[in-house]
Amino acid sequence: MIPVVRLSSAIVKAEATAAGFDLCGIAAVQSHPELTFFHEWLARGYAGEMHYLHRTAERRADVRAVMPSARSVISLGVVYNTERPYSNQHNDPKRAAIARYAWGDDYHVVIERRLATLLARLREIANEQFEARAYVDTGPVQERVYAQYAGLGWIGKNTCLINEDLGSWIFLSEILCSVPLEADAPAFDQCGSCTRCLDACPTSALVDPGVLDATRCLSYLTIELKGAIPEEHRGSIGRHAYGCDLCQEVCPWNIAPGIGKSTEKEWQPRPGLDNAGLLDLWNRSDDELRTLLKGSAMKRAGVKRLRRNLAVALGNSADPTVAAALSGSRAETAGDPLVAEHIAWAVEKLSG
Ligand code: B12
Ligand code: SF4
Ligand code: SF4
Repeated sequence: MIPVVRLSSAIVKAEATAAGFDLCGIAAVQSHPELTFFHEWLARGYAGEMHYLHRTAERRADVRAVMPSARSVISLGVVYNTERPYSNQHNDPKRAAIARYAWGDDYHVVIERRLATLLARLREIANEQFEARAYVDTGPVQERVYAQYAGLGWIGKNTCLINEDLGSWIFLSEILCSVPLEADAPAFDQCGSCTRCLDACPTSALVDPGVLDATRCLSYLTIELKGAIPEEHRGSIGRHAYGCDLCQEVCPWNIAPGIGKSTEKEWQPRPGLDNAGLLDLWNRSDDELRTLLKGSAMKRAGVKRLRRNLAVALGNSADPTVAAALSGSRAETAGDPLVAEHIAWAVEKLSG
């Protein structure tokens, strides 16, 4: 008779390491009180145009609405930090600031592959039947809440999940699983009296400790927002061309000498995105930009929105010589009414 091998937390954790995850913990499926805050957050209008968050709100309130048999959430973390300097360590207004999560390969693709490997391996080892669903980022799951309960780290005042050894440059993903695995102890808050992230945010998007008004966040404004960037925030965008890392760069847990760094080639910046000149990016054709973004998380915003952001950043560069390149661009996206309006704003700012 073949002995029954049951899935255990120890097996899951060992296999997660083998599949390329830096962190793995287990959270029980429960009505965690933090999950209820999401509805209030939506009601305050903080989600802006991210309509998918409203559409999936009911499912996000409890993973059992996604998978009724779910009993455990296997929460996983992958460090994406590299040796590259932080954006606040070099302040050349002519260079594009690109969020470090986005400059390498698309994490959805890379981590989805690791999740599939892990799940296949767990099914191979455990000869009991179980139901499971794996998600990275795009699933209707409040990833940080489960990660905190799984002991991966605490949710900081900048709203990011921080691991006490590795810092917060961590991608989260999870496997909902029907097996009631032994849960880990939740991580506890170690922000203390620090407020560095709140003080560093250029748009005061962190309206309270741990509460982000996404409509003010540079990450939302440069990636998620499809229309015009509100004029009141254009100056604060500075040289940010895609996303923002400021509230993590100032965090003491990300400055600590032992902070997690990855040498995996997936997370290293692509050559054209490594400390790239704003004008160099601007002068590329739409096709060249498309090729540059292919396979990276940056393709989410597409070439048109990237050009919109570049126009704003060049407008903030205080270099009047770039005005000619801005208004003289023959790229198709530069002629789009949305981008054209941002070019006009930038040219006016540079002339004044
Ligand atoms: C929408 C979204 C955004 C939005 C909104 C971000 C936000 N802070 O809410 C925007 C576009 C602005 C954004 C930006 C970024 N994002 Co984002 N984003 C998401 C997404 C898809 C959903 C997050 C969400 O639901 N937000 C709404 C808030 C209310 O929910 P929550 O974040 O889960 O917060 C819960 C708890 O914090 C708790 N809570 C928090 N504060 C308080 C306070 C009180 C009083 C109470 C009661 C409860 C409570 O309640 C909430 C749940 O109800 C997640 C993936 C996922 N499915 O979870 C990635 C995710 C959060 N993003 C991620 C990343 C990497 C980023 C950026 C760093 C990218 C960049 N460099 O530009 C920035 C960081 C900006 C920041 N300071 O958060 C990572 C974060 C990893 C980590 N270590 O934390 C995630 C987890 C994606 C992933 N799979 O790795 N993101
Ligand atoms: S990502 Fe940038 S804009 Fe958004 S909350 Fe952090 S510092 Fe503010
Ligand atoms: S900067 Fe300070 S307050 Fe903000 S998340 Fe880090 S430790 Fe917490």
